[in-house]
Amino acid sequence: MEDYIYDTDDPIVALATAWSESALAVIRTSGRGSVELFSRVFSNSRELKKSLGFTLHYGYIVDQNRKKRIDQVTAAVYRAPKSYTGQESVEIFCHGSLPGIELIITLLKDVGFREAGPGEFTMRAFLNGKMDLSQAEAVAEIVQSKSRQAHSLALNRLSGGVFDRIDTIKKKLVDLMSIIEVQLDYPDDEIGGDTAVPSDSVLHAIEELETLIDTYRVGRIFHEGVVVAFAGGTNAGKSSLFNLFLKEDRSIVSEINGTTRDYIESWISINGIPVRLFDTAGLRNADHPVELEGIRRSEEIIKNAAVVLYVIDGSVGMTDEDLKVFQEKGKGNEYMFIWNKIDESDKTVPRGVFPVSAVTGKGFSDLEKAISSGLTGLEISGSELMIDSLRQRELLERAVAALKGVKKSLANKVSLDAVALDLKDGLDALGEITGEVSSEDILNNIFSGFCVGK
Ligand SMILES: Nc1nc2c(ncn2[C@@H]2O[C@H](COP(=O)(O)OP(=O)(O)O)[C@@H](O)[C@H]2O)c(=O)[nH]1
Ligand SMILES: [Mg+2]
Repeated sequence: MEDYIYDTDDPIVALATAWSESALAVIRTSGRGSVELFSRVFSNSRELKKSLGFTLHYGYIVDQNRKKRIDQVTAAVYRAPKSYTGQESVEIFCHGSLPGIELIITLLKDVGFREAGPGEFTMRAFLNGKMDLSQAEAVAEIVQSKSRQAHSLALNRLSGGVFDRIDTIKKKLVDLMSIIEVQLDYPDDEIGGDTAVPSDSVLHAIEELETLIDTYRVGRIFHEGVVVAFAGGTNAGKSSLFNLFLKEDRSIVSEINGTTRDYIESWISINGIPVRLFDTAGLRNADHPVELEGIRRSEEIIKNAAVVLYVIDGSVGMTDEDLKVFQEKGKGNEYMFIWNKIDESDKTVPRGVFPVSAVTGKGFSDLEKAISSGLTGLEISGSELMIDSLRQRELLERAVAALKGVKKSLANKVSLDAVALDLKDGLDALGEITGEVSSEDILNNIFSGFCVGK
């Protein structure tokens, strides 16, 4: 394995925590001679160099040239292969001061560490057999997860869920391959009739892989969030409801028509499902060019939303415009109609419309529940296995296509050579998911999407 964008063993350093002021920060190092190199900037160097793996050391980071203490830290020593990367490694817990962090990293670079590229630590972990490729991808998915549910789904993948599932399928296909190879090796034997090439395992594998492919759509939703947008006339209470979902006053609420001129976006979580919630400008006949532009943008958002929360001002009742939208969209699943201001309304709420009050909060939790079950039945348990990577989905699709070829050839009694070729392609595709079959391009591509320090 050569030709990676990075050297895979030289000493590297990166800040593993966020670049912002905090109580503590973690600076991570890994690679050849990490402990010795780090000892050159550490007050307690003699003890550190002798230390075993999994030990913690207290001391100061010192600038030897200027004979100056930089920070008070603890340093964790890992000895190969027992570390995240499988290499010798030191993690430094320092104070979370930006100038302090900068100084420490500069010092570490001065003694020979190179600044790590995105995902370099995890790439090393993969190359050293600490995890398979689907687990490496799960590391990035965990870091980026935006809701508890998304986090727990990614954790499933990290603990090897994808690997185990694929591996079980692969083993059966490998068995089949050996049966076929035996028959290919003894071409004189009678093949044809009911030769023992069991196609059950192929059918079963296709089924299992297709199930996994189907989880991608839902997996994606957990990753990217579902777009949910408010719509409705001005003053209906869209911004008030938006704030209620956020539990903060983000959007300006006012009795003046046309207050929200553009749209506002925020991440929320509804029953574990990450949602990108949009408050939009009320759709009304405006003449101010800024407001017109805001309305145009809002219409765009609403058009692309997975779920539209159409708010009706219950104190006024349905306007002609409301009625028009209700007749057009009331039957579908995409729009949910909300009858707001029930605290000020004595009108009968039409069927299929949710009565709420943004002011008193009445009806809100029912609304929330309805939205979450409306999000395409996504109330799945966090223990299910779902894939979240386009790369994995495409490989699964390639495997299924190849296995369908196998199935067809077996049914039509086409030569076993053709069967073997397709089967091999299927196995290769599955191997690429877990990284047993991989190229530098694939790896570079995957890991460049990571954050530095991971
Ligand atoms: N009584 C009552 N007033 C509300 C309710 N929701 C919003 N309002 C008021 O209606 C006005 C318009 O609200 P706003 O959220 O700005 O509406 P938007 O134009 O649709 O964003 C404000 O004066 C709010 O205080 C409600 O549930 N009950
Ligand atoms: Mg508004």
